[in-house]
Amino acid sequence: MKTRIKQAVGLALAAGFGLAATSSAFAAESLQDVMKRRGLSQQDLMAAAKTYVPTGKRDEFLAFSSGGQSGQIIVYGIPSMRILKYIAVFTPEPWQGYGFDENSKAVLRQGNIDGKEINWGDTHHPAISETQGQYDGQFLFINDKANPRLAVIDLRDFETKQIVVNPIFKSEHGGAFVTPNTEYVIEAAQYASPLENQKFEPLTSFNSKYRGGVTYWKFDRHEGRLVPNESFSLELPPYSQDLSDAGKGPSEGWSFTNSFCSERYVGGIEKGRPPYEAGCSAKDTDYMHVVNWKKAAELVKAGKATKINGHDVLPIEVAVKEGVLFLVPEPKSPHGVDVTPDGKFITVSGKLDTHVSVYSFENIMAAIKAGKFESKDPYGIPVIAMKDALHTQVELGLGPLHTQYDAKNCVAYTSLYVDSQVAKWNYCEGKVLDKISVHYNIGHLMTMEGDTMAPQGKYLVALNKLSIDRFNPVGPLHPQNHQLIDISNDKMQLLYDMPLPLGEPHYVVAIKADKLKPAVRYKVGTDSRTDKPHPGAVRAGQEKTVRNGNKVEVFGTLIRSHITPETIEVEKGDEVTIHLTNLERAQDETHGFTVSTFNVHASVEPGKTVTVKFKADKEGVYPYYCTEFCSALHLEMQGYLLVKPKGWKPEKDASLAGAGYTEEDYKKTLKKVADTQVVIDQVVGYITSVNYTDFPDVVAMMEDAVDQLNRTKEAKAKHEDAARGADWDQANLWAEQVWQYQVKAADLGLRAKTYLEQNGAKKVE
Ligand code: RUQ
Ligand code: CUA
Repeated sequence: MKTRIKQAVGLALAAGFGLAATSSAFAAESLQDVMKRRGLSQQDLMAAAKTYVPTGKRDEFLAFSSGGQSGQIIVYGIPSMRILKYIAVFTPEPWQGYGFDENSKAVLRQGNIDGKEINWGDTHHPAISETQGQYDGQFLFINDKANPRLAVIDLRDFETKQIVVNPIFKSEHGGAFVTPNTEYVIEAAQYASPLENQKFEPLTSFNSKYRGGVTYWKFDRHEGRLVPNESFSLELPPYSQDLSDAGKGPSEGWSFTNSFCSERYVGGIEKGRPPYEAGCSAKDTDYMHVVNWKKAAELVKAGKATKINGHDVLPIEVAVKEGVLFLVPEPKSPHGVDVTPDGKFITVSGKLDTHVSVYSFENIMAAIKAGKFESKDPYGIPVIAMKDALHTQVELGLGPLHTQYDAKNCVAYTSLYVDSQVAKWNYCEGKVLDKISVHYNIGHLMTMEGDTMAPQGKYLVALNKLSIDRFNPVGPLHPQNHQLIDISNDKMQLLYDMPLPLGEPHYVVAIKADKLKPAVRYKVGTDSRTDKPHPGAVRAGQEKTVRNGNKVEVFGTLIRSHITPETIEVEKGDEVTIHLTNLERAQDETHGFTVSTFNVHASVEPGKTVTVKFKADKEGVYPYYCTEFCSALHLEMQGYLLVKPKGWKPEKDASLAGAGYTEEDYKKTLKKVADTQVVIDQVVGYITSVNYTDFPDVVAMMEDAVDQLNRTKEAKAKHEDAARGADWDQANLWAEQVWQYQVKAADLGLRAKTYLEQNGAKKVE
């Protein structure tokens, strides 16, 4: 062991010297030389200095990006723009075993609609849970536009825990948006349809039978789950509801939902009518829906809702009569609706209008109080005149879409889709401050915590729909382009282009990284998808295989570098269930598990228990193995599933072939074991000489190491026993097993030692 370490150090040093000797020309290269060689300008260098995160250092912000048609979430760091993780949400994802093990499948299948399996999603808007209008870093929500669903991700382990299907919509877009204390998650419909499930209505009854709506999903923070039977919806006219936002501060308790196509046009080019695009943008204005959700929730509690598909829906008439629903006209085909950090204003941008319209919540309330309405819409909803609700309108450019806010007072940023620009402007004074070009056709944009009550400023990310000529060509389907922009100064500066090759990321939210407190391991035996003890979990030494009729259930464990059991024998036609517990406590010691040709895969992080299940419907020999390169003996982390023909019996009592080891081999192994013990003792001596108990990570590693060493006792008894009987095969192999346990313990010990040295451990007396 010791010599191996020394050899490794020697090699590294030699390599280092070699490099120094042959590359002295490079060593002398100056910054100017590099700039010249790579064609970099001062500006480039500045951008590099602002974004480069040196090895071992971490990003200041973490961004959660919708993964668009991939149905996933992408996590990356800002300012480095390094991708850290894809979180599987609506789509099977093999790395995480998502959809390939039983526990994650249970979550994915919550998203079935009327019994139909749905294996993808069109994710649009992620939202981080909030406390008093600020990100608290506990949960993440995201919507699926195509199949109206919402998902809950727990930010302790970045895993999807729940999917809920909207009970009355057939598509949605205006989700996920949280209320300031995450009491509710807002999800607004998009394309109107009959609210009753599986109900056919012809398009000719669009105005009378088709409806939109907005759903308020109750969130139970303690359980970390949405509560369907405490959630409710508001019935809305068939106006293609769009984005939404929750009021905050003075506007807390209210929510705002845009719409487009309030013309209620239903196309029909096949019948000679003008197409959707023409009919849906004929009027000069659409409607912003203004909803008092707090009062609506009380009305539902008081029994004023109607049940549709078993779900509480507050009818339009009730909402109007009780004064919880109002409309305000907004310019042509609006898209984004974004409440300012102080909660006083609501910024709306219409794709076909060059202005942003800033509405004043105070003005809206004054009109409601005075009963001052300009009209009623065809469904009897009072309409507040635009001029009575407006604070100001600012001309920004072509195709304004979405707005985010700065840490600086009154400063906002709006994306200009047609102009391919970001406009920086002041919403209090109504004037433009700066503009920057992006490449190309920006959709959403995002500033750090820029949709909360306390935006952090610093950076803005432009989420561009097209990347055209920005990257090396990879065929007709291009990646998207997320462009990082420095907003800490008066003038915006473009810093970095990041290609995102996983669907169209519509919206992103970014949180200060230090607000997140992710775990590094699970309590041993946890089902991570329910957060509860997994019924299939076992401790080391309790592994077993249980047969019940044609059902075979394996309770196994994983620890470097061993899968218990090593063989699973079943008969053709058996239903096989394998529960696997990762016994490791060491950080990042994930094991994977798969069985050849049965389409199962599990990612088993430290402490987790996962189940895979399949029908052994073909006889044969199927290796199973660990799919994560977890240790030097990872390749040996293997076993066999033997699927025998029905009623198969071995011909005679065949035993396994011997390897032919000698006494000499056995003695050599014993010497190796003794040498390794010396290294272990030294490492342990160091660790116990310092205050290692102050470091929870080290304590966990030591527990693992002690576990390993405890296992040597049994193996030692076995090799000594075999040696007494001169069975050198058995003696040598069991002695080798002792060494295996030692190597794992030593590996952990060395890691612990390095950790302590790097983290300033102190000598104890
Ligand atoms: S979208 S480009 Cu939010 Cu789904 Cu606006
Ligand atoms: Cu465990 Cu490889």
